[in-house]
Amino acid sequence: MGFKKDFIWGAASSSYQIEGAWNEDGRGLSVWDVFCEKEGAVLNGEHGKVACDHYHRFKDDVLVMKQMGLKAYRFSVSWPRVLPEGTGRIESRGIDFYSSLVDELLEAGITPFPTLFHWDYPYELFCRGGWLNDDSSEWFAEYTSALVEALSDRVENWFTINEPRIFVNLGHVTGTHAPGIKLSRRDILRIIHNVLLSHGKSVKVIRDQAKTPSKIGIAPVCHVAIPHQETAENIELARKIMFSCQESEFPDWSNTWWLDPLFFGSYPEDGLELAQGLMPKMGPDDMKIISQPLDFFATNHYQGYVVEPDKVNGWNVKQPQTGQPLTAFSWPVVPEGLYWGPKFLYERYGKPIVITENGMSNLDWVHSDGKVHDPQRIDYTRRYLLNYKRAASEGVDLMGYFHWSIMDNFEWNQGYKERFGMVYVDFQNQNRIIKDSGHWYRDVIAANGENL
Ligand code: GCO
Repeated sequence: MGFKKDFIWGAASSSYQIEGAWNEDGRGLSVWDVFCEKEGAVLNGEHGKVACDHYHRFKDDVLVMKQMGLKAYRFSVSWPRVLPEGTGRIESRGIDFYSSLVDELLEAGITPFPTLFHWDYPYELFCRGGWLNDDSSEWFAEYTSALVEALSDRVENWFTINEPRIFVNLGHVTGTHAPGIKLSRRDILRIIHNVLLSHGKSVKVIRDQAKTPSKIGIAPVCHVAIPHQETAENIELARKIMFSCQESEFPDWSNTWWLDPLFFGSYPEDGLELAQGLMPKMGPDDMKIISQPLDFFATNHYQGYVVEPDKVNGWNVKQPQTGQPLTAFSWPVVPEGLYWGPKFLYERYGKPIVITENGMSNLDWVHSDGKVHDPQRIDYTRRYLLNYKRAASEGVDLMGYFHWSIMDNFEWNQGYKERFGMVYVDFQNQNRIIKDSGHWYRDVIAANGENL
């Protein structure tokens, strides 16, 4: 069995990474605007002030998506564009932008899949304590409500939060992403709880207030453990590692710490042991709020890690082989992750899977024939999709796939160095060129993946 007939083929982006127009039409500051001002925070002192200038060019960009035959587009909404102070006053020009984008997409036959939060947190809320403030989930619910009011007559699919563990960890533990602070484990546990509550309250707002029936998910990234050999024993080992909390990566990197509350309504026991004495106060209904029913299991996936048994430690992460394939970002290419990840996650959480991001950065440039040839991206995507398809053939319910990214963009603290797009962006003049991979993807979409 291949991909279902109604399989969703899409591509993804996020607001701060592509929009630009950072101080236009009443937009408030985000923590990323401020982080980029800090010396040394971002490669070459780059920032998202202009980025892909998508705010002004969204109509042309939707046209490109149409040429590529996309069925769906995952974008994110900039919270401070809609609520410049994070709460309170709604900026109608910000709302209008997303409303027009939705109209343009629908007219092109492309289904909009907005993500409510993809890291560009309102600076004003950060100044009020950000995610550490126990009101933060109410702020997120208020923001959700403003968007649902504006878009839910036409939008049916929603993602609440993108990769929560990444912005919590890089933004608040290592300090390498905005807001660039380093907090204690106790603080992080409180932040995680507030982020989970924000998600839950947001889901409830969408269900209660949407004008059309909604499908809702969250878009986490998961650590995917891949068995080094396909034997029952090794598969069981990988499964066990993937769904347990290890001291070394707790709490921010533990899959179950983030996922079990959402789907089972409780933190995992092994994590609670590690968190002893450090947990925030919880309300009696918190877990009920956090575990609002979801319609699918969305997840971003780039790289899994191969695990093998070890006599001393029980298991080990297999060390990279010399000369192993790497992307331009030096991320290992491990296509099997798109089989094992969906398979293990489906077994445990029982929801249809949608890959909300997958892709690679490549050393792309415009070749002398005026085209952008990116055979590595084609091969990478093909290999990952074939593994994904294998999961489908074994009965895993797969709903869709969004490639990261529709276009080259601002790759956070790496500035513009890492090109992830299927569409090339010339950052000097904002010209777009569909790369070879974009043309290839159009054919894959047209054949529903039968030609892979
Ligand atoms: C993430 C984000 C994207 C990135 C992409 C490539 O996963 O970090 O969702 O914004 O650009 O993943 O790193």
